[in-house]
Amino acid sequence: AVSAPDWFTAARFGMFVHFGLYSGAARHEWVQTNEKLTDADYRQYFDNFDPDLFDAAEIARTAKQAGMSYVVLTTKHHEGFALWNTALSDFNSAAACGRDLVRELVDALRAAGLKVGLYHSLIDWHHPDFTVDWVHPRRDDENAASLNEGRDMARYREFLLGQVRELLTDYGQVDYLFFDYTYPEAKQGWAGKSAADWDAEGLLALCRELQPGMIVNDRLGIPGDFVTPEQYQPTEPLVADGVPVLWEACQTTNGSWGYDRDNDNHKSADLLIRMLADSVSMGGNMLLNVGPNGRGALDKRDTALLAEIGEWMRLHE
Ligand code: FUL
Repeated sequence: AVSAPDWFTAARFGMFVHFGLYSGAARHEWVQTNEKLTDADYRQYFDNFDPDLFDAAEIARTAKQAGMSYVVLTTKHHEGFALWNTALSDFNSAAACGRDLVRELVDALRAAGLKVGLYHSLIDWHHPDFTVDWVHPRRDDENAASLNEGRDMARYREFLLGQVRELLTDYGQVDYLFFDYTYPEAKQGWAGKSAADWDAEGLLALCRELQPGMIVNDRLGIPGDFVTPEQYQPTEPLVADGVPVLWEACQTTNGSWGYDRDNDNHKSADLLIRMLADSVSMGGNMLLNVGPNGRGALDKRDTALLAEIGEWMRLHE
């Protein structure tokens, strides 16, 4: 493991940005599999992808004003859509709208003095070699079992490794990487997926080679540099073998990571501030999510919360 870089332990507070085709659907980032949408059903979100209000400088400014020190962008979520100009697939933002959103955000973060974090999904519901499992949108198709004939995870692994190589080669220094995620349990007659499906060791070795100072999370299915409790707050400092563990609670404002238009179940700023203070008091960070809408604009419900948190941060510096 890379030892905790000072910036990460000093930072304590970061912004998670979930953005993809699902933002246009506006009903949770898992919409494709929740509603078992076919590629043809889902295509409309690609054809209409036009994030004209995605303003990287504004995202960076908003994070900074909230007192955050780093930002983590979904380069690709489980739907498989890449937010950069990948050479390995046409299912990407440059093909859809002529923009490399990873480049835009990374440049804006550096200009604002924020650390650069990337999220990358191990799961890929679009890739033709990614096998159907209990999480996959096609799991209940009549011919579901035969869908795996010809799918070859070894080819998918090559693609996954290739995309990660692009991200860690073409965008300068990357400080943080959040892989997502490993689910070894079997369900509904389907196997899960484990470290071997991703070649977790190979991916981690690639990270160490290309970005030696970068920290990597724990969701490859093998130990990483920090652990990522999701949507719950640890109630005591996390330790492994008696040694404190570096951790980061990732939290949503309303339960959904992707833009969820009709979900008004937002936490109060007061609660979020307590969660942040709780995390810090127990040696952890908090990564608070925003889900820009289909046009790429930050949601007012999120920015209002961030403004209140920022005010509290300034009063308690
Ligand atoms: C989870 C994902 O499945 C969610 O969609 C989200 O990205 C969260 C941070 O990690 O495991």
